[in-house]
Amino acid sequence: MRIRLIVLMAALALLAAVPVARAEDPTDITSTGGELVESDGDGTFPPAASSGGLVEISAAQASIPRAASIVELQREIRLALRDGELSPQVADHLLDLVGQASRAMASGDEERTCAALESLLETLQTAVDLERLNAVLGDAWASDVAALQVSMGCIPLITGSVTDPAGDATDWAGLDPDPDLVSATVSSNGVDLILTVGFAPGTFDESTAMVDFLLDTDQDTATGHPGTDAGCTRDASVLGTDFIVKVGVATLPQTWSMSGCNAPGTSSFAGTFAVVENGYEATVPISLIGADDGVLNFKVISFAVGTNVLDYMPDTGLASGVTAPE
Ligand SMILES: [Ca+2]
Ligand SMILES: [Ca+2]
Ligand SMILES: [Ca+2]
Repeated sequence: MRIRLIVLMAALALLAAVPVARAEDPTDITSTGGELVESDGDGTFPPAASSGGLVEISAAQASIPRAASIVELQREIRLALRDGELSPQVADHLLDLVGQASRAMASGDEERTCAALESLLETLQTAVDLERLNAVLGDAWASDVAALQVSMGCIPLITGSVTDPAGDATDWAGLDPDPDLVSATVSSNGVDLILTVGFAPGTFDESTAMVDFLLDTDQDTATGHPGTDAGCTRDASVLGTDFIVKVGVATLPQTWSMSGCNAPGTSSFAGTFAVVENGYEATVPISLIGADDGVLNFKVISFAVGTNVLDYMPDTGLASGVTAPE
């Protein structure tokens, strides 16, 4: 939990530092046919956040306690009670639900385990008393329980992957190496969207490489931003990008809603970010992509601050990636 709090505080610091209102002004957008850009010329759209306050966490840290044992959750609830973050009534209720789940898991009764986890998750997501705590935790406990539901086989992971050849990234003058996309996966456990991207070995510089996950959540090319770049024509018949999740060192995961050609709506920095071998791993709450069912079409583009799009995955003209229950 300490890690999450640090990340959250960093995100809040970023929010305070970034002129979000300016970024959301649609008149500030121009189309170059390359990377979606801002007319004030910083070369990226939506604009990258300041790198100040960035917290990098390792892959190992990022996975704790995403698939946490129920015991860890129990411990966190007790700590929250001790620290006065939870009232005794709410803490008791949660500990009771956690105890039920724990006993069901120990008994090996799959049906009872899944029912207990479901009611625990529902309480974490809906109890009014937890609203304040969730605001602090970023619904991290709900994320943990959702991960448990997947690992216990209660719900399927909804997932899809895409690949792209190595060696096809645009050689951009003044940038070396050029981030060459080779793989990406988008998954949903019903609470979080989990995004991973991999670059060809030797082409990944975590200080410059950025990606946009272009998500067509309603799988309708007629809604959202048409296609995969600011020209609004490339792959417009393949992808209607309803949400963009930007991932890279210059930004924590930053999720934008898109209502049309170069027309951003709301944005949020919520989520987690980690540098892994030859790539990134990030999570964003499903609530930021319209509480989508997780079944979606997607493509991924790479770039650096100030460049056009350097690689498209899958290549232009190819079908988009699609997620489905595992
Ligand atoms: Ca590539
Ligand atoms: Ca769409
Ligand atoms: Ca969907």
